[in-house]
Amino acid sequence: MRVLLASLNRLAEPFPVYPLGLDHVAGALDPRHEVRLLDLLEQPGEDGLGAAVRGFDPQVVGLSLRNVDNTDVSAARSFVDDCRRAVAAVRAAAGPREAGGPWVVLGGAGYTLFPERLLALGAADLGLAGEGERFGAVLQALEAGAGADALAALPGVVLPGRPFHRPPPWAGGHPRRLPRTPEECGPYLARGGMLNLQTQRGCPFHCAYCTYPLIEGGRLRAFPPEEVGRAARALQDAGARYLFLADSVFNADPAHSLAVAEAMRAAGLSLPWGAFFAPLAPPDGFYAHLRACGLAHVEFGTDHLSDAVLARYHKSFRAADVFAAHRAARAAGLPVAHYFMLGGPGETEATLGAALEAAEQLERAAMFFFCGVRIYPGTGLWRLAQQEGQIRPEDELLEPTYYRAGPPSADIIARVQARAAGRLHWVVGSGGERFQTMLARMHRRGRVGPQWDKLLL
Ligand code: B12
Repeated sequence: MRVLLASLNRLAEPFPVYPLGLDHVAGALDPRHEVRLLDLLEQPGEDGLGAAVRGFDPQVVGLSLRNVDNTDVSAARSFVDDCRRAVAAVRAAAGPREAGGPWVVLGGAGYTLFPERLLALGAADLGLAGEGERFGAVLQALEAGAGADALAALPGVVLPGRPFHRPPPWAGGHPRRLPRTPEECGPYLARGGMLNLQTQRGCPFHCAYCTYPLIEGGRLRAFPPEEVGRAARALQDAGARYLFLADSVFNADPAHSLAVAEAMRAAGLSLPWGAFFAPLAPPDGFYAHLRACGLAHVEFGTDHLSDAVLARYHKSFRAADVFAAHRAARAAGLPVAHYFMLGGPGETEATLGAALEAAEQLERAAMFFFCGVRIYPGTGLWRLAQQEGQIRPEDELLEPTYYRAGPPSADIIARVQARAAGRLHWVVGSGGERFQTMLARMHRRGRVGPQWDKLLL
């Protein structure tokens, strides 16, 4: 079949993120399909999508929706309309399916969080929630002229008006189409030089607010380290100057982290790289070893520094672990950032004050404060918010809805800003215009990677 895969993500903050998900979807498809990729990052309207549909005449168009919004209460943006407009552009270019137009299929992390609602809003033909490695089975069914019952029986498939069941984690491999030339990843190389890869799927933690297990499944599935090493090397050869390891939590299994770091070094990777880490007390020498293999930035998902709040968030660590992890990474000479999520269950004036005070003790770290916790369907926080009467089971939540506890978000932001007192490395949300302007300037000057370590100077 002729298959057009388009990435709808145009958000370039904190920096443009290479559409890794579509590489995995494309990589999993049988080579007998003719597949074309389209990245709308730098295309403001839908003309490019319409032109691609007219030029290629696809039988199936897969639209990837990574972000539904920016989850930043201090500067909220929604991307739901992009999805509706993209479906409309495909229809305008090729007509509805009943009149011979292509099947329009929605997928991606953002889509997976609201599968039925986004399908209805976008008026697409079907959705595939969860891991897109299952897209091959969908194409096979469409090719065979399968009816709605047969399609609906495929794991992850969402059809209008049919009940949806979350699919189990994908049990097969994770082949990826890799970009081969700098032209294929131009805007990403020009703006920070960053490409990305995964080293494992699944998130084994049970954080109350988190969507990761809904998107990737809750069981950790390691990719073979040599495969990761080869992929990292191929990205370097394609022109990358920095790699982001896009695992949910890179150190969920420290033995795997060390094995992939070694494998990347053995494959000849000489680029710096970074990842998300849980602030768990690490094995001896862990960060020094990773640094020797190229680790250049540690981003800790710290969330809070009150043990009472960490317990309510169902975190698997406490403040003492955060400090141990911080010291270990700093002792290895690594730049460290901590991401906070304030205003969730258990937050009070007292826990907020205590967390901000304790944050002062995390010496020489960039601090990103997200001041409000977004409620996503299917999470523990969603159930809690229902029990507490904050939301109703039928609420759609597509418009960002934040859990209410303790001080309102605006007050939390004001408290953080007052405490930051002009310190550049205490950042509210994704940093607003000031941080983005600084980052864009650095990237224009040819600096690579996330750059938050420069705030520490
Ligand atoms: C790593 C990561 C980051 C890194 C990315 C670094 C990099 N250079 O890659 C950083 C820190 C920069 C980041 C930033 C942001 N992120 Co982020 N990020 C993630 C994370 C943990 C992994 C994403 C990833 O690459 N996964 C690996 C790839 C292979 O998976 P995938 O893209 O989901 O694709 C698979 C499926 O979705 C599906 N699929 C994808 N496309 C398609 C298309 C079709 C047709 C089909 C059938 C299937 C399909 O198949 C793929 C293979 O299985 C996810 C959470 C998660 N575990 O998914 C959040 C996540 C994607 N991020 C999210 C958000 C909100 C953001 C930010 C807006 C946050 C902020 N305020 O700064 C920014 C936006 C950045 C941007 N420019 O777009 C949300 C998106 C949902 C939402 N609320 O809108 C997520 C889901 C986390 C959450 N809060 O729930 N992020």
